[in-house]
Amino acid sequence: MSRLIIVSNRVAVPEAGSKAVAAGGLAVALKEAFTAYRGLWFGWSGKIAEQPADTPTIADRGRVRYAVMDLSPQDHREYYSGFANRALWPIMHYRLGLAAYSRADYAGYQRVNRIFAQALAGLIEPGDLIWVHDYHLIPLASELRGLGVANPIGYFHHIPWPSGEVFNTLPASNELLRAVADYDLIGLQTECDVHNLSRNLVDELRAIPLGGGSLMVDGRRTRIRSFPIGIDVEGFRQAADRAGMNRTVRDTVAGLRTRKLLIGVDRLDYSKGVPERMEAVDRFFASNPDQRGNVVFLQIAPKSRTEVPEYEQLSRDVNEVLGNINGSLGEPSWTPIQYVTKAYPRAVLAGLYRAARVGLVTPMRDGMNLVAKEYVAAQNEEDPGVLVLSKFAGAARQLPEALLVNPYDRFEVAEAIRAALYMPKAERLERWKPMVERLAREDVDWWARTYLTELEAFRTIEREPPAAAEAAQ
Ligand code: GDG
Repeated sequence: MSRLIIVSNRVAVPEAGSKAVAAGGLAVALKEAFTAYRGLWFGWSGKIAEQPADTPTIADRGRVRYAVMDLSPQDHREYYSGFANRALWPIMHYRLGLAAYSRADYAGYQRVNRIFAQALAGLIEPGDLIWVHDYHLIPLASELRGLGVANPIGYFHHIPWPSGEVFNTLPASNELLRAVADYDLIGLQTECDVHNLSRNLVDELRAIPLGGGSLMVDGRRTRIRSFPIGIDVEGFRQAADRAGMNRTVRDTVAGLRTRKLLIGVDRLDYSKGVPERMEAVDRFFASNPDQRGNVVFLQIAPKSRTEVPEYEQLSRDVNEVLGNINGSLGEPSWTPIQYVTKAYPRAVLAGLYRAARVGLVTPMRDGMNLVAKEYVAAQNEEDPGVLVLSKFAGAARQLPEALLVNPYDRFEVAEAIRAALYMPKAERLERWKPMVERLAREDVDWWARTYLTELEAFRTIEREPPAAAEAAQ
């Protein structure tokens, strides 16, 4: 049986002896893939060490071997908080005004990718497939090729790929384009992302389109395709079925009495449009005064990247908007917006999704957005709720029956909330059914299988040894 090597920025090594994979994220997405392959999972341990070792710490858990590296404080500051999260993240999400580029951060980003490639190269065997995840690791394939690695190397980009007009504002843009083109297979979430990247490679690097998503870039062939990531639909439905037993879910539902629930669940990130959504809810209560006291909006928003200044600012902005709305609209017996920054177990989320008449998923820009899919999967098949979804989320392409909105227009979002609350059951069912059927067909196993089948095709390609490796021999 051949081996699949997954590389991702953050790797959560399960406790020794535990059979459970971590809830959510890539771990769930790759569960099935790891039954078809022996697995090696490589990346950052999540730990910061003054003097990190240059070889990985290895742990074997069932069929998967984990190999993790610590980062130095400088690496963490420059590679992770700096270039990845203050330059690439905002630019990939079309937020030029929030981007903070520095040459030192970019040098740190390249350095960590080089260190990771050197540590990983020693673990690679002929026949391994290598699948790298996300924007932290764009240069990894170039580094591995430079070390003589000839295995198929694929990349999946979980966030949007913007148009050249936006991407090329990044000072390192052309180097990154060259680096991403070193992957055999580049997976993106949507056709729009595929178009943006392919077009930019043609415009900036004179890439030659070969048809079928393949391009010749600087004499090497790469393939760019969309693979919209899915969720474990059946798992979410079952979790929602069982969630009535859960204390937090029961207490929340009892506390609502006859009130209707709107729900939002997001990492606290400016791409998710949390303050803008609260303002739309405020607008809804302003235009529908009869609904005051009858509707509650619950926003769950676990904090993330708190060391990055733009996230601290966002947290202050949300607190201010929330305080103003609750202070001016609320009553001793009714708080319009309930806001919690704690993370809840997946089972609780599933139960709360089911209890909510409306799922509000209104990111300003999002690669896919799994919450939109989870909300749909968790609904009661006899009485489903309504999804209000940003047209700038990748998920909108697969969920056109949702109420699609422009999150920058709070009046439009407020009107969609009203339409969702008043929607008759027959229409709710008519919209929900095709969505859940599509999500069940294009679920997370389908996503991993489709990607890996395509990456397998690169096994047969004969590669020239790289100049650097030749010279070293
Ligand atoms: C990136 C892209 C793309 C949230 N709060 C809790 C919790 N969550 C879970 C959700 C969902 C996940 O986190 C968030 O996924 P998203 O897709 O919404 O967003 P990102 O984290 O930004 O992910 C995104 C994704 O990669 C996959 O490719 O869809 O576009 O930005 O699963 O349920 N989970 C638990 N407690 C919480 O309080 N357990």
